[in-house]
Amino acid sequence: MGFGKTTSIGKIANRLKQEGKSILIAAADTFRAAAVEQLEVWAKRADCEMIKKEENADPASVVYDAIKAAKEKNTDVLICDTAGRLHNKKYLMDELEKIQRVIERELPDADKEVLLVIDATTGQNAIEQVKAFKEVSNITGLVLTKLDGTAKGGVVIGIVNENKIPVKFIGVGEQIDDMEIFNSEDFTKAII
Ligand SMILES: Nc1nc2c(ncn2[C@@H]2O[C@H](COP(=O)(O)OP(=O)(O)OP(=O)(O)O)[C@@H](O)[C@H]2O)c(=O)[nH]1
Ligand SMILES: [Mg+2]
Repeated sequence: MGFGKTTSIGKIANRLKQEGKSILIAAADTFRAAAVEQLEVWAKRADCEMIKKEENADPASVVYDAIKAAKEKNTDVLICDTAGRLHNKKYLMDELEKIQRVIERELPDADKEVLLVIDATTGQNAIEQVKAFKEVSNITGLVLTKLDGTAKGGVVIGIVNENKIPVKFIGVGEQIDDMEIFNSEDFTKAII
């Protein structure tokens, strides 16, 4: 909840776009109307197209539509924003599983990344989150946000050691360029 998923998607989309890739963003957080609007603002900033449906639409169907569009347009990268808050945890996990099933079925041979976004200010709770999400997702990387604040993000080192999941990006602010590719040497120095 408010960990920085949508913001990170905007930043990652912008970075990939600047590398010359074509990007499509799927608004698969259909639970909150404001979520789609917020993502749309980021898509515009990053100059990327976005696929959306009506509020409360099935998120997996948004992803399905987005995959179809991405295939038609030969898009390089499709990025899916997912909900962070639902009625309860079981709904959230079921929804994520369903989205992943659609992706596996429709894009069996594509390179896929599942990024779990972790707020550096949540401390030890991050460990519980990784555990919960690992049960339903094959997480390929972590994004550690809000490292510009007071949190040193030391907790992430434990997570990485324990789970062998690499940190791919770090968020260091609210602006579109406030993201860095994680460099474990610099990070260890900063924490020390
Ligand atoms: N300081 C700082 N703020 C951040 C960073 N990343 C995100 N935020 C802020 O954190 C708040 C929540 O970010 P969102 O991107 O909406 O988080 P979310 O995970 O998509 O939230 P939900 O969709 O509600 O689950 C916003 O006010 C962002 O501006 C960061 O790296 N540093
Ligand atoms: Mg969001």
